[in-house]
Amino acid sequence: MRRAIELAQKGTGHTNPNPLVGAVIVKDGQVIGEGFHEAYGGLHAERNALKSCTEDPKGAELYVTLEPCCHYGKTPPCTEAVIKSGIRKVYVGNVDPNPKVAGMGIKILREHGIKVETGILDEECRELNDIFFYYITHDTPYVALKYAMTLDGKIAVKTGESKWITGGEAREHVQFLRHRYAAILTGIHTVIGDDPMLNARIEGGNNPVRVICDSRLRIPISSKIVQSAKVIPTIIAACERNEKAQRLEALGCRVLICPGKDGKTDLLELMRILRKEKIDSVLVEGGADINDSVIQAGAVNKVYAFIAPKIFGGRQARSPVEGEGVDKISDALLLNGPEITRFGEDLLLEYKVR
Ligand code: AOF
Ligand code: ZN
Repeated sequence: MRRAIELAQKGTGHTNPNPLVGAVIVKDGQVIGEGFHEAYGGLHAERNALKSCTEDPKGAELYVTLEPCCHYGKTPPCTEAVIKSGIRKVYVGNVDPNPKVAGMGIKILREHGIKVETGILDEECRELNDIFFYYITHDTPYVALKYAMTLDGKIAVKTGESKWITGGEAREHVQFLRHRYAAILTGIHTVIGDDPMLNARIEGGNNPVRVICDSRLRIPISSKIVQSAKVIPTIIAACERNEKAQRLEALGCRVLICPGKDGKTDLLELMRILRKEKIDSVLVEGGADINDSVIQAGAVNKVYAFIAPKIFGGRQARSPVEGEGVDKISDALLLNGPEITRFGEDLLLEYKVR
């Protein structure tokens, strides 16, 4: 199963909104086939593993990180392929939370005389698919907040300069996160201030859909985002249409109207729209205000906090989350973690929202 997990990870960033799945086929104590879900719409892990078998899988055992599917989707049910292959036993990591499967795959295998054991490395398999497990059971995507700050909790110096807080290795990892997540969300202030591209600059990287919260459509036509919108899908979320909407659309942007309170866009409504379009995950790379807004909307599932060994000081220097803040400690947003990784001189702390 550990090998199956390793294989599954190779699909990272390519399978959204489908899960990461790995499979290993063992006969007489020897691995005779391996496979993983390589890309969205492609063969499922089980079929790839069966296809790769170096000998007849009849009587073999299958290790698969997620319950085999039993529905006709983009591919026929994997249960059919497993039954036909003559595999005699299946070890499953997680039961599939997809309502179309949800235990039915296991039931069908058992009805065909195949032994099934579940919960093998359950936790580790689940870790792989935090995004999928959330997405398939909710009407909003899995949302992660990412920011880089100094040891004294600043995301810029008092003049606003923020390039760069962290070093090259940490920033490289951010490119990987952009590849992993289906969309990236930021606010108009970041676009005006930094003129970012918000793409995934790694080899073979998949660019996230760029989503800009821009209630009054202030985004500069000359910005890199607008100028590249014909190549990288770009959504501008605004409170109402104005004469600029058409110009943006002519340049390839999609203008979405989702008005909320206080002249801001309704983030939850925006998330619901994204979810309907099969966007399973959103990485928020914004400033203090947008970070606060997504927290206030109750939309955050995960936090990636990079910490650089620097101290800026300064009352005017901004911190990762501003807004009104809570009145009492007992009102704090609580997190589980951290998982700690070191990137050069910087630390990455990963937390899940409780
Ligand atoms: C995958 N890859 O290896 C496994 C999946 O859209 P479809 O037809 O490809 O079906 C996707 C569903 O199949 C997915 O939501 C999950 O419930 C199940 N298993 N999916 O993409 C795989 N084993
Ligand atoms: Zn399947």
